[in-house]
Amino acid sequence: MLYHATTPFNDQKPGTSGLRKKVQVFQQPHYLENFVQSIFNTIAAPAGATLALGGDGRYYNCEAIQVILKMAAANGFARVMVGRCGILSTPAASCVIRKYRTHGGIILSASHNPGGPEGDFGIKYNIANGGPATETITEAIYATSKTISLYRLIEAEDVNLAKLGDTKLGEMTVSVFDPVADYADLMESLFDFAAIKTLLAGGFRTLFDAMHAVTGPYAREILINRLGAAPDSVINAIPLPDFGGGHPDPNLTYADQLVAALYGDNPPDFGAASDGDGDRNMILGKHFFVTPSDSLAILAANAHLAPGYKNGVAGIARSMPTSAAADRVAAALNIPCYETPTGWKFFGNLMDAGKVTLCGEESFGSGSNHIREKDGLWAVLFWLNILAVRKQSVEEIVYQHWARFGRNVYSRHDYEAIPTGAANGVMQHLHERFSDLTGTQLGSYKVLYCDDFSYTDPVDGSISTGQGVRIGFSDGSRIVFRLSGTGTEGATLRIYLESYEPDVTLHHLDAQQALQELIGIALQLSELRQRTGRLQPTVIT
Ligand code: VG1
Ligand code: CO
Repeated sequence: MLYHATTPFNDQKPGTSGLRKKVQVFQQPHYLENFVQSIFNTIAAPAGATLALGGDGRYYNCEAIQVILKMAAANGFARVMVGRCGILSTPAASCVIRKYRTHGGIILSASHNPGGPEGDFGIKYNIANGGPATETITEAIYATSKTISLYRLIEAEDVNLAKLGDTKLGEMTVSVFDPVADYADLMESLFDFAAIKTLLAGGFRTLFDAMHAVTGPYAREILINRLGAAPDSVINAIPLPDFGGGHPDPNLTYADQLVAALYGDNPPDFGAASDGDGDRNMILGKHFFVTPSDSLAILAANAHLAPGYKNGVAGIARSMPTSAAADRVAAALNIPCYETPTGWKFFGNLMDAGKVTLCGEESFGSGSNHIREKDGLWAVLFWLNILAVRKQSVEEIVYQHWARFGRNVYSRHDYEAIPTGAANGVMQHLHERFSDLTGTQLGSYKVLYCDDFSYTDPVDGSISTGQGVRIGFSDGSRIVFRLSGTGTEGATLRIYLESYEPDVTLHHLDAQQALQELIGIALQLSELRQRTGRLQPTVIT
């Protein structure tokens, strides 16, 4: 049977990065099919089109791939390129879409959200430039999902995803390919592998934590096979459907095994971790944590040290809540710095237009125009390349950066899974305060502006509103409040805190200590404790 009757679900609205729901929601009859058909109806791929397909290996990955393959065949795709065993990291998917000029790609992932039968599943569509579908497209997919009445799927045997090579599924070709090779080759073309090899051979010790998620096979091939890192320097390297019961989010809370090693006795010189789908990164030195906002700024300031960026950087873009550390580097390099809403989909147009080379988010994401996604291992290799050339420690590099540019002290406080009503109440309350806050003195801070961030894309003119409440102070400090668009339980409220410290004698201060007064102001202004009953954040990064 080719045509299957269905009725719409009303909750298939993609968030910051695709559609994310509990696995049980995706397992409802027709739920996955409805959303995939909505994608296919929206993109209207021409005859002969190729699709890239794969995921982060989480629970339900392979079942979903078999369904999507049969739907692609019924919808007239000529070919689907699927990663062996259904594995394809988000950055590798972006690489493959671009290299083989596919019409687009479907990536099965809920990124840093936990997996397993009780965990989350997700699906995102990437367009021909290799990047996440723009908001215009995701809104159209959502609109289609609300009126859908049939989907197409052929009856066929499941495809053997473990065997490399081409097979036929109806009229369509399924090409099972090695998900690592093209990506590893791309990395080798950007960074000085010889210099990194020499660094590692000289006793410099690294530790990479793949968190039982998708980057394990990539890290093994690149770090161990191609760069000669010690075999035990990549941990938790086998992708597991439930990520070993963990939360594949590379931060100081969830990457606890890596953090224990880097903050323990005789630590490695460099530590890093990536998330479920391989697009995030955390960078650590000996007893030292590099904030993602600082990491972006440091990569930009040192980009010329990596062969792929030897001619410099055309521009930088950062998401609004990300600290202004990158802005200071852009000013020094005399290049533009763009401020976009949260989510990688807003960077694609800027990169396609040649306006920016490097992009980053405070949420452990950085990347460049080599692909159109953020890229975890790319950031790790970029750091190793810089360390190999500068021959200093991670900590020395960061302190020297602060001495030159000043330090944008930064932290994010997340309040997860709070009742949606209470979270909306906090945001509503903040909106109501806009008119009387400007110009007021709060402790040692004077409010310069408060608004709800909206963005006009300089390339296609599209407008995105309601992207987060910003309260800016006269000394450049900032508090930002935003509701997450990736959670699957209640609402997650994020508070982003930033202050600028030019005084080099204060650069060693702990961020929570340095931001103490701002944290108090944020809690008082938002009435968060009274409205949610939460006295402490769930996660601090
Ligand atoms: C979060 C981050 C955002 C990131 C997004 C997807 O979104 O804050 O910066 O782009 O996750 O990352 P939100 O709406 O929950 O704040 V990933 O690694 O999930 O693809
Ligand atoms: Co991710």
